[in-house]
Amino acid sequence: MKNQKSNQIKETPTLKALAPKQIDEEKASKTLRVCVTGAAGQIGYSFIPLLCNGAVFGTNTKIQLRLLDVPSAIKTLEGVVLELQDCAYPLVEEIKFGDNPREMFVGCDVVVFIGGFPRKQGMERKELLTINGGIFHDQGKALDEVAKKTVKCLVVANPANTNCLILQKHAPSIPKENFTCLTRLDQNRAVAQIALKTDAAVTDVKNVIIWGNHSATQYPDVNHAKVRNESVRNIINDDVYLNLDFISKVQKRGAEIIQVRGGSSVFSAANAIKDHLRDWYFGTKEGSFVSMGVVSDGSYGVPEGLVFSYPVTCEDFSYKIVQGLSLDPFSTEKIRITTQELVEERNEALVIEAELE
Ligand code: NAX
Repeated sequence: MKNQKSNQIKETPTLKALAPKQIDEEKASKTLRVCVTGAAGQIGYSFIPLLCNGAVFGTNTKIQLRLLDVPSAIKTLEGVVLELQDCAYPLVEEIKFGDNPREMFVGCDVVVFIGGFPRKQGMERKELLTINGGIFHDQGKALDEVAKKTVKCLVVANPANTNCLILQKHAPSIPKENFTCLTRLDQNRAVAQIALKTDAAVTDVKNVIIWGNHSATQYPDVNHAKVRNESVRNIINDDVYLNLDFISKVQKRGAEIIQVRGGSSVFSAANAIKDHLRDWYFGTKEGSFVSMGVVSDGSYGVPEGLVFSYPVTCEDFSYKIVQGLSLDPFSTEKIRITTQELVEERNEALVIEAELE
C-alpha cells in the first residue's frame, strides 16, 4: 500500500469582496489620545497595529497611544512598545504604558477596554462576573476622574454588555451615550454566512442585525437585511436555514473557532473593533445600519439602562438607535430571551457590586 500523502488541500468556500467601502477620510487633521486596555494580550497585539496605521481613525488622525495592562504583564507590554517603536508609524505622536488606569486614562478621547479576566475551565459565570465586575468598577471610577468628559468607550472584554454597564454606572459624569460594547464580530460573522449562502460579495450584504447580548442568546436577525437591495429572506427562501442553522452558526461561531483553531478569535475580533470604531467615528452609509451594544433608552421594549445590541446609524462619533423596525413573533421571542439573560446578568452584577461598595 502506498504511503498516504499527509499534506491535504481543503476546499473552503471563498468570500468575495467588491471595492472597499468608500469612506470620507477628508476630516481635518487632528489628534486623538487613545488608550487600549489588555494591551499585552492577544487581541491587543492584533488591534494596536490597526490603530497605529490609520485603519481605524483614518490617515489624517494622529494618535497619542496609552497602553494599560496588569503588573504581571508589564514586561510583555514593554516588548510590544519596542515593536511599536520599530514600526516607526508616522501617525503615532507618543506612546505611554503602565498598570495604573488613573494614569493611562488621563485626557483620553477614546478607551478600548480589551483587558479582563478570561473564563477558565470549570469557572462559574458568577465568578467571572465578580472578577470582571471589580475591574470595571475601578476602571469606571478612574475614567470618571481623569478622562475627557467626551471620551468614547468600547468594551470588548467579556461579559462585554454587563462589563460596559458597570463601567458606565461608575462614570456618571460622562454621557451614557459614550459607552458601547462590541457585537460587530457577531455582525461580521452573520454577514459572511449570508454572503457565502447567496454567493454574493460581503459588500453586497447590508443591514443584518445582532440584537441583545454578546453571548449564545444573541439574535442574528436577517428580516431587514438585503443582498443587492433584495430581501435576504426572499433570496434564500429557506426559513428552516434562516431560523435555525444560520442563527445557531453565528451564535456558536466563537466556540467553533476555539474547537477548530485551538484558540479563541483574535484577529477577527481586532478587525471588528476597527469596524465598530471606524463606523462610529466616520459614520454609516446612507440607508445602512450596523449593530452596537449601547445603553438602552427603552427602545423595542428593552429595559432602560441595560447595555443591549441594537441596530444603529452613526455620524460624527455619535449614534442613533434605528427606530420603527417591525418585529414578527419569532423575533419578539428571540429578543425576549436575550433580554432576560441580560437582566439576570445585571441583577447578579448589582448584587456583587453592593458587596464591593
Ligand atoms: P488575553 O487573555 O490574551 O488578553 C487579555 C489581557 O487583559 C491580558 O494581557 C491581561 O493581563 C489583561 N488584563 C486582565 N485584567 C486587566 C485589568 N484589570 N486591566 C488591564 N488589563 C487587564 O485575551 P484576548 O484574547 O485578548 O481577549 C480579551 C477579551 O476579549 C476577553 O475577555 C475575551 O473574552 C473578549 N472577547 C470579546 C469579543 C467580543 O466580540 N466582545 C470577541 C473576542 C474575545 O473573545
